[in-house]
Amino acid sequence: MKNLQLKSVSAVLLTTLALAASAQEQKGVTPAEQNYQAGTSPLTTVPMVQSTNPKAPPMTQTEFDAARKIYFERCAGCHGVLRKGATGKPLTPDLTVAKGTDYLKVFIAYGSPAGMPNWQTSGELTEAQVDLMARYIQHDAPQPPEWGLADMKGTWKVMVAPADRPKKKMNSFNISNIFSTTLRDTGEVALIDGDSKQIISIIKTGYAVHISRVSASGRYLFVIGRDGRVNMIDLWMETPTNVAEIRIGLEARSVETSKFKGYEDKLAIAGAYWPPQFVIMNGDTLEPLKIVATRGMTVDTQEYHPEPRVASIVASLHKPEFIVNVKETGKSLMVDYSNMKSLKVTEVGVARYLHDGGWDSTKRYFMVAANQSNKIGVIDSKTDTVAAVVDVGKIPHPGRGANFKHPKFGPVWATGHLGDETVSLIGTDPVKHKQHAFKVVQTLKGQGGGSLFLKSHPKSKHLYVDTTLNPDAALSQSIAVYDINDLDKGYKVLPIGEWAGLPDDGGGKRVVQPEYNKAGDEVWFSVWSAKDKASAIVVVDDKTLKLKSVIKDPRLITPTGKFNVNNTQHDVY
Ligand code: DHE
Repeated sequence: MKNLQLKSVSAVLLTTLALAASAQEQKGVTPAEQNYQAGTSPLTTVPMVQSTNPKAPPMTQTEFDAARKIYFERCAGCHGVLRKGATGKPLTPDLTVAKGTDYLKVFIAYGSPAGMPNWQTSGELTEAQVDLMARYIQHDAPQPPEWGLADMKGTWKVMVAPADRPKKKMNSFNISNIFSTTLRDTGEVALIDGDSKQIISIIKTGYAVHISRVSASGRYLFVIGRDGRVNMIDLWMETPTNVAEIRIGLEARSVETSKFKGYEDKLAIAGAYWPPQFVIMNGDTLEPLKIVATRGMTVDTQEYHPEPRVASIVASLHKPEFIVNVKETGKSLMVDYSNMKSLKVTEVGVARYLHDGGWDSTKRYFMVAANQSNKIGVIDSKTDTVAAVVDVGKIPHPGRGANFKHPKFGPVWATGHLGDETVSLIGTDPVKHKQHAFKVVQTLKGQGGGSLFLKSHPKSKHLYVDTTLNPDAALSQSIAVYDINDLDKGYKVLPIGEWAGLPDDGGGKRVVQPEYNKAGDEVWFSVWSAKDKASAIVVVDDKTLKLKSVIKDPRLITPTGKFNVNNTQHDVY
């Protein structure tokens, strides 16, 4: 009987979904894009408070635990830890119980054009697992624990105290041209000498390590893992290594350090996905000083959101402030750290859901992607206001974006998109090019959707755009490069994946994140293969657009982001 019911619900839904799926293809949403945000959460193994809903279909403890594991591996990235909705729909029992198990099963199995992956038909979940998940989401969401000062202090280690650190640089490396390279799946960073292209050292960091940032002086490197572990590396040591470490939350993505005059290297800040909070730390020991929750009201409907995750964080150069961009509330918090006892936070409303972003060329305006709103918010760090909210293409994903001087429109900042093939160029000079300021002045046609990062450099005449998540291997393994003095000419394709000369082993070889060297005459690309397959870094000569070198090493496992010390320290992009 149950099966029959499911089949009839399925028939109706399947027709709807098939129609919707073709609309979806037209809109260019690919499974890769859908899965991008649905990565494994480190909360999978964290013990949680659990309650059951008597109106929901029963589950044994073993079933509940298995479903919870799947939820945090596959679903929490989009639907949120508490299932209150993030980039995916809310899945709380008040909504799901009324829909019923059969309806939910079909949705999970076949997906939806709004971005829900087709978990069963893609082979990622079995029919039994889909049934488990349909029942699980009708129960109350189990809540992971909070993570306060005592928890942080319990994980805080100073391996080398400031007094015991070198008084001057003890190595002969040109540290401003080192690339801190994320080795995503081994939880390490590789420090690569930008001059010799040799690996200096491999340093253990957090789980599924995410980004690196550099202190104002250029001496310290801060690395954050998805498990909220922050590592502080001293680049002055004979062999640069970890000098302090802390876990600031149970899941996190962002770290930054104070850069305003007089506060250089004084403070560090890290933002968590769970619990929804950020913490300001001592800049040379990582001692946690102040924790601030981001729970609160959304910018538009002004409803309470219980888990607004901290996305990008950047240090202002105009004031002693950090700009903390909060995803689910769609607000940027201007956090004045000049008086840590009376912390002042100015809340600037932008749009949901804030993600990544970077400075304009003057470093006054922070350009932040509100990715599901298809907008770029322009935050004025001098006045702590929103200068503009600009409509761009579908799901903007700039990384830190790219700045260059457009021959016709003056200084522009560029973003690529996950959801379409365009690159939007936004005018950023409200003084000499007022009529173009904070407007899309030109839209370039790129290779395809699935773009994650793009980059230029003040000394370069090129703009490089990746298409890492495009389902077509020819696109995900190559780069489009534009001549910024002749954008109408279109782009040239660089076959980076092919240049890597890796074996054809089915590893994926996705080309990701262009990053310039300090001089701005080389561009580095990661050729990101599976964990058990060979990866590489390909270096291109920026003048000739020819292959310059390929860095291969068995220790280069799943390289993704690369952070050139000078360019990260001075926000050159
Ligand atoms: Fe990232 C930056 C979050 C998946 C590589 N990533 C960021 C930032 C955030 C973020 C909030 C901005 C930090 C800042 O500036 O302070 N990333 C997320 C996710 O939530 C998401 C979508 C899913 C997840 O499970 O983590 C995600 N990111 C990825 C990847 O799959 C990438 C491609 C490979 C990897 O290493 O995990 C990836 N993200 C990066 C990189 C940056 C980044 C390289 C920094 C770009 C820069 O130039 O600064």
